[in-house]
Amino acid sequence: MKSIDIREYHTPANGIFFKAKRRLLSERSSCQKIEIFDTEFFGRVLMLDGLVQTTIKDEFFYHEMLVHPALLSHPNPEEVLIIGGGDGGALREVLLYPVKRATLVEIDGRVVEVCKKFFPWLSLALRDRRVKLEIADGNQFIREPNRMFDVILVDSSDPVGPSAILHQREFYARLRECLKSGGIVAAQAGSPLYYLDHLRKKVAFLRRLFKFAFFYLGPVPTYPGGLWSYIFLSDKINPLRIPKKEPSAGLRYYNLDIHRAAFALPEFLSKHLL
Ligand code: AG3
Repeated sequence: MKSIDIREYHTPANGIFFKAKRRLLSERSSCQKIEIFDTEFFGRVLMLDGLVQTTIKDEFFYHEMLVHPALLSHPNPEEVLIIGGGDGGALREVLLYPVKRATLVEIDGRVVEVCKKFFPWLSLALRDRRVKLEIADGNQFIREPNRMFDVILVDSSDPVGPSAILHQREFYARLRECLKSGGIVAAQAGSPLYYLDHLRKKVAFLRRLFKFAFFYLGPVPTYPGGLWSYIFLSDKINPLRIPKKEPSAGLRYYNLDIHRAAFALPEFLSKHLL
């Protein structure tokens, strides 16, 4: 059988490629191009506008690191909001905690529908009775009155194109107003190698907005550069204080040693971000 070569360009001169056994879906939704492939090594892959979002083999690195540092640091996370993340991977991790409600706001209803079909092991989480799914623009959703959460997770795409707004100051300023006392925001913050300038600008405004604003790192083998960054924001909770609770059994990446280590920044980042 002939395999299909798929590529994501990280710059015009380099990127990542996969050999796919099958193309399962390729369509243009009202928001973006959605593609799903079965690849030889990474298994099923979801791409949006040509950017790898999730692969079965390495999604746990990303979803666990986006969710657990914040959820485990919060003493009692009852109301959780996820912006983006229509595949359900972050939601699955959130539901490991005794939350009262997890609201998922995804802009593209088609992403949710196709992931139900092609990524059931992620999107099964959507069936939990604690989940409220809203197909809406996250940036508008949070502008409405009385949006209050203990933890807000931003599972966006890159800081270019439709997701750009979810990386800007105004957005984070509003997220801060949507936090209950002691609340935490955790957001994916992109590739430190490719978006260093962007990270520098981000950290400058985030440190003015929040008492605690820390970058942390983890690997995601199929994302640009392989090394990924996240941001932890809170006015009350210091993530450098290691949580006293034990993480759920069965996680594949996150543990308390990883938590501690993830907030240590390499020289090329600490020099640029301070
Ligand atoms: N959200 C972050 C994807 C960023 C990937 N960027 C890229 N490949 N250039 C992932 C959504 C998974 N729930």
